[in-house]
Amino acid sequence: MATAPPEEMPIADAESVYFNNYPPPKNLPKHESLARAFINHHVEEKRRLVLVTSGGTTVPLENQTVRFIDNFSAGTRGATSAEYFLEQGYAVIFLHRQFSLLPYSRHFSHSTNCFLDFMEEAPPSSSSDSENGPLMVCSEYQDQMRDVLRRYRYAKQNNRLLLLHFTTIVEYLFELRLLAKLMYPLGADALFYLAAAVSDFFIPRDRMAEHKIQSSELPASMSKSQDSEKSDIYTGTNDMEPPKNSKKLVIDLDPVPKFLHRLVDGWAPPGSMIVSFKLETDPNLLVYKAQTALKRYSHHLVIGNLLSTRKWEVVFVTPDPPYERWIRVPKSKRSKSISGVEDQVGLAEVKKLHESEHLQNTEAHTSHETQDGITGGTEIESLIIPELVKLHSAMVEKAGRGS
Ligand code: PAZ
Repeated sequence: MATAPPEEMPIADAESVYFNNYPPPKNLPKHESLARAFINHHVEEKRRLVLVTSGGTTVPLENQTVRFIDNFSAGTRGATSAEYFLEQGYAVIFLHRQFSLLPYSRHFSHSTNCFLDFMEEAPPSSSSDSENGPLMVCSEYQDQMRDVLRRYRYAKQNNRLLLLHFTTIVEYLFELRLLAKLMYPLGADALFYLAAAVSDFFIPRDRMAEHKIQSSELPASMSKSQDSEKSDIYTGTNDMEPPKNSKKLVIDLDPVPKFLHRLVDGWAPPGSMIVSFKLETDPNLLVYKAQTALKRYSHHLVIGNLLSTRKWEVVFVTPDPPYERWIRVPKSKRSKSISGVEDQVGLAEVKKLHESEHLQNTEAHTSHETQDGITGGTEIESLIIPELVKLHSAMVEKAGRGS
C-alpha cells in the first residue's frame, strides 16, 4: 500500500499519491452532480460565484473511526461571510464541516441562542376545540427573525446557496479539488474564500489502525496483532514505568501535502481569485506567516487573524501596496466574546503608525455602513466582504480587459 508522499516529491506527484491512497468520499458523486448543476446555472446567469470553506477538518485515528483529532473552529467566520457574499449578489457554495454553523440558521443555533428561546405558544383560539395554541415567535424577536427568515428564503428560492459538507481532512481535500475543477467555466467570476481550519497533520492510511485503539492489553487469544502488526497500535514505549493496565498513546502524524499550490496552479480556473486565511496565536508571528504563505503560493490575498481577536480585527496581506491592511470593528461596536481578549487588539500590527495616524486609519475602516449581528455588535465579516468584493471586482475588470 502507498505511504504518505515524501516532502521533496513534486506537488503534482504528491497529489496522485495522496488521492490514490484513499477511496473517494461516498457523497462525492452526489455533490458533483449538485455542484455541476448549480455552477452551470450561475454561469448562464453570468453571476459571480464564491466557494466558501468553513469549519474544522477531523483527523481520524482509526479506519473504523471512534477517535479523531479536531480543532476549535465552529464555522462562524464561514457561515457569516457566506451571508454577506449573498448580500453582495454572489452565488455561494458553502463547503462546511458537517454540523458546524450554517448561514442564517447560525443566528439561532448556538447553545446561548437556541431557537426554542425565540418561540412561545399562544393561547388556543376560543373558536377552536383544540387545546393547542399556535406556535409564535416572541414579540421582541419578531423583527430580527423576520429579517433572517426573509434573507434565507430569498437565497433558497433563488437557488443562490448550495450547502455541501465534509468531516475528515481527506473528504475536505477531495471536495475542494472536485469543486475547483467544476468551477472552471466561471473563469474570473470564481472566488475561493478558504476559511476552513484545515488540519496540517494526518495519519497516512497504511499506518492507521483498522479497529478502535485499545487502551489496555488484550488476552493473547483475543488479540489479532502479531509482531508484524504491532505498528498498527499507537502505544508508547518510552515510559520509565509503564502503567500496569493502560497504555500511553503516541500518535505519529505526517504533514498534509500543501495543496494550496495545486489549487493555485492547477485546479482553480485561470483568472479566478484565491483568498486563504492564516490563523495564529502569537501576535509577533501573524503578519510574517501570512506574508510567507502569500509568497509561497503566489495567490491573491491572505487574511490573517489571531485566535484571541478574530471577531474584531483581521489583516489583509496582499502582493501589492498597501501590503498590510488592518480591518477593525470600532471599539464601541465590538460584540462580547467569551474566548476573545480585547487587550490584544492591535498587538499584531507590524507597521505601527503614530498614535494619531493609527486612530485615523482605524476610523477610516469604520466609515463603512456596518451591520450588527443578532446578538449585538458589528460582525467583522460585514467589513471584510465588501472590501474583498472590491478587490475581486478589480480582478474581474482586469480579466475583461484581457490583461
Ligand atoms: O470558525 P471560526 O469562526 O471559529 O474560526 C475562523 C478561523 C479562525 C478558523 C478562520 O478565520 C481561519 O483563520 N481559518 C484558517 C485557519 C488556518 O488554517 O490557519
